[in-house]
Parts: sequence; structure tokens; C-alpha cells
Amino acid sequence: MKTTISNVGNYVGESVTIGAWLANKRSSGKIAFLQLRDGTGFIQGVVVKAEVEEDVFKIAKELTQESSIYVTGVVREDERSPSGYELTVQGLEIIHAAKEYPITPKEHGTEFLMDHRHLWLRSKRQHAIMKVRNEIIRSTYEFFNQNGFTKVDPPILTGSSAEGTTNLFHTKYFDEDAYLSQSGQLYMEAAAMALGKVFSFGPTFRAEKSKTRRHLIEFWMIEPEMAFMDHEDSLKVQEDYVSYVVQAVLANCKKELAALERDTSKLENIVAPFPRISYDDAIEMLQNDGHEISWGEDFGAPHETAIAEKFDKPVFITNYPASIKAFYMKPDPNREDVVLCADLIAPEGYGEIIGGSQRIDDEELMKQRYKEHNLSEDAYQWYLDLRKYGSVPHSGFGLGLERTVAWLCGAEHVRETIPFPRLLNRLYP
Ligand code: NSS
Repeated sequence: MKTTISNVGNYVGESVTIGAWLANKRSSGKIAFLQLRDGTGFIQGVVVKAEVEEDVFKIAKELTQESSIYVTGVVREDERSPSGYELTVQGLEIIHAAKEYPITPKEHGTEFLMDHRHLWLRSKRQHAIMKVRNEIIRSTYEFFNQNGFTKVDPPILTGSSAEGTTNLFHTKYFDEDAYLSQSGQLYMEAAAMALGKVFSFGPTFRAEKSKTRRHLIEFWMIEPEMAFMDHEDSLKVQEDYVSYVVQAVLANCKKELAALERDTSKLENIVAPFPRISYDDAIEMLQNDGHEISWGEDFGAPHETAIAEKFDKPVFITNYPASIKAFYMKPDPNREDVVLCADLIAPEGYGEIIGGSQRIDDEELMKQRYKEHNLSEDAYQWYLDLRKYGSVPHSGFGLGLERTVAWLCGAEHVRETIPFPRLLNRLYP
């Protein structure tokens, strides 16, 4: 019976054949232990010399790391094994004998691993991270579909910027200037006026010269946008959404979280509601703790970590100064110097995972912002139209996928959370 490692549990005591790669191997004169992987999981195959044909044991002894093979064997339950099963090997057929594999079971430096990212992805740790990433994406679609949102796809090639012009990727669009999307938000606002509640999921690009463990040049963002919803309504959606994703990962990625040695007790209580503090209070809190920061400055990673440490759930920091936030954010009606916005800071030092706000819905105020931010009325004419024809209160947010993967996996650096990271000095592989 041909099957996969993930399905061996259905064949205990039976003989199965699996297409696999040899991840690692230990052998003596009498027995060989093959660590096998097939993409669906990992399992140990045991080859006992006295119990197999001579050539089978010879193949097992000579098999090189990452060779591809068809393995035939009897499935046994094995409590000690992380997969719960073991294979007593009867037959081995080589598909392709791998040349000397560069990533050996010994320790390698990060740069070396990054240079071999196309191969590094095969490791147990990277496999687990990609599975968690997939579960976040899957549960995201599930959450928004269950809650009446429609998935809408904003363009990647754009003429106007959403998040300021300092980190735009410029390209030519035939004779015109174009930019790679920094955020689908402006288009999602148009979509919300057509479909009510919408969400997007796609790549976004920021030519950020910052080399930190939280910044990628190309990252994926989930951007919901909701008509007739104020900032408070949006915060509720955000905490429900993040709780849903965390609980889905806990329920459906047990093996992966174990492989990553993630302390899941820290994730179990991530359930809405989340605490909220105002920007004003956050500044005061930091100053009281001896940080050098004054009102009007943006938070750096150490500030975010210091604030997050005070809470055991993600924390919303609300109502930032208008001067350090994007042009489209709606001012607080009670206080013109701050805007109706929030960043959601993940616990355990993983930093900001969401940025969101209520959007300006008044045409005149938007025109004024265009002037203040030097935005051309031509390029943003269509965006102004949304304030001319049936403007409504509306809010939305963007969740950075890779930072969320890093948090849930307990990964130090976002470079491990995307299959092929684009970093300041890295375009290959
Ligand atoms: O710039 S954001 O704070 N907000 C926006 O782009 C809004 N237009 C979203 C919206 O309201 N629709 O980015 C949102 C999130 C942020 O919290 C991070 O989690 C993530 O996107 N982000 C990044 N992740 C990785 N690398 C980089 N460079 C990065 N920049 C933002």
C-alpha cells in the first residue's frame, strides 16, 4: 500500500511503501536507523541486517543524506518516537542517490544556512515553521469567511503610496513611474465601500534600510477593512481574530510546536479581550522606568518590549500623535493632536504585529492632509472619491504575517518565517 508518513497510523501492523528522503542516518554492522521525511512528516525506519535481503542492508549502509527512496516496511506503534510510529524496513529502492549534501547534522552558521535556504527548508525546524505559517493563513481565511468578510485582492503595482514615500520600491510602468505596494489599504477602503467587510492577503514591499530581526523587505500582510465600523469596533475584531489564530495553531500544530520546543503555556491564555493603554500612558510608563523618550517620538523595539513585558497578552497602544502616523488616520474628535489608531504589541518581545486605525471620512480634511503630506491630488483623486460619494465611518488594520509566525513559533528572527526571505543584503536564493 502506497501512503505517506502522516497516514501511517491507518496501517499499523501492515506493510506500506512511502516515497521519502533520508534526513539522517545511524548504522552499525547489524542495524541501521534511517531518519526519513516525506514532506508530510518524519519517521524512523529500522533496517535489521538479519531480517532483510543482503542488498537492502547494503543500500541502507551506503545511502547518502537527502537521497530519495521508496521505502517499504511494516508500521509499528512506538510511544518513544515523536511521530508515534516506526517503520520496520523490508525493502529500499533508490530513486536518486544525492551528492554530498552541504547541510550536515552538525551546527552551521546563519549566513551559510541562508545561502542554502532552498535546502535548509527541508530541515525539521523549518518544516515546522512553514506548517505553522500555513495554519495561520488557513485559520485567517476561516475566521474572516465565518464573520462575513469577502476576500479582495488589491494590486501589487501601484501609482500611489499608502505608508509614506521614504521606503517605496520604485519601478517603471512603461513610461510612467510605479511602486510596489507597501499596503493594500487604500484599495481595500474602496472595496469596503462596495462589499462592506473585506480582507486581503498578499505580499507588500518596503525598501527599509533597517537591519533588524523584525524587518523584511518583502512581507505578507492580512488587511481587513470594514465599512460602518469605528475604531473601537475594529479593536474588537482584531483581538477576536488574533485569539482565533493563536488557538487554531495550538489545536492544529501540536507536533510542530513540540518540534520547535515552543513553551505553549505562554500562548494558551491568548484569549480576547486584550489590554489597552494610550500612547500618553505608554510614554509615561517608559519614562518612569528610566527610558529616554518624550511625547511625540515613535517607539523603538526596546520600548515595545518594555511595554509588552508588563502584560501576558498582546497589548494595544492607542491614540498616537498624528505627527508620527499616516496621513489617512482620523483625528480623535476630543483631541486633534492624536489619531484614532492602535498598534498591537505581541508578548515576549516579538514587537508590533498589527497597525490599524479609523480612516478620515471627510473630504475637506483629506484634502488638507494631501497638502500637508505633499500628496499629488492627481494620483490620489480616486481615493478622495471615496469621501465624495456616500462616505461612511470605516476602519481597518494590517497584521504582519511573518512577525506573527515568529511570535507563535518562538523564532528569534523573521528570516526563518518566510520561505525565501528578502533582506537588506539578500536577493538569493
Ligand atoms: O505599516 S503598518 O503598521 N500599517 C499598514 O501598512 C496599514 N496600511 C495597515 C492597514 O491598516 N491596512 O504595517 C502593518 C504591519 C505591522 O504591524 C507589522 O506587523 C508588519 O505589517 N510590518 C512588517 N513586517 C515585516 N517587515 C517589515 N518591514 C514590516 N513593516 C510592517
